[in-house]
Amino acid sequence: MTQFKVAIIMGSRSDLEAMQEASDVLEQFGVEYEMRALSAHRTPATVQEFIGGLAERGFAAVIAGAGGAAHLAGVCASHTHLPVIGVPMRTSMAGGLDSLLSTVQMPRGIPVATTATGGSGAYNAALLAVSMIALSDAEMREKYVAFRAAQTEKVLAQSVIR
Ligand code: RP5
Repeated sequence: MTQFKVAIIMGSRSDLEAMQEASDVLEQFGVEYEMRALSAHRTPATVQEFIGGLAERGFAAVIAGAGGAAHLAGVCASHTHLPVIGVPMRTSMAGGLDSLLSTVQMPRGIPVATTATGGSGAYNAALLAVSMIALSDAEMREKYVAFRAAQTEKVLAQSVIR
């Protein structure tokens, strides 16, 4: 078990199904996490309090998922120096194009690393967090490198279609 923890935050409980893809990955890698449904618009003070306290509590990264006017990841980034990975939720507008643009178009100086939309994005967000932890945790590096090698092998094993 690594000493580094990851925070997963989402704008609404309606984002949980997609964001669980991130928590599943963190569990697979033995990364401790805390998960909250808090909104940049509906509960701004609590977002600030939760995110602002993460660094001193030993967290390594924040994964923030939101949809529509998806300001959550950016607001999180404004309250911490920790890396923030934004996951745009899918919506009825072009599959989540509104969420994607709201998350990715950050002003210079406050970065958010933005993934693909929906569950795949949440999955990759957790892998990114794992690779960040792996920079200073040799055991995590071994697990992540092994994961990547196993994935390659699996794809190659199914590569011949005809
Ligand atoms: C966003 O609005 C949330 O992240 C969610 O994706 C979307 C809809 O939220 P609900 O109205 O379902 O709570 O803030």
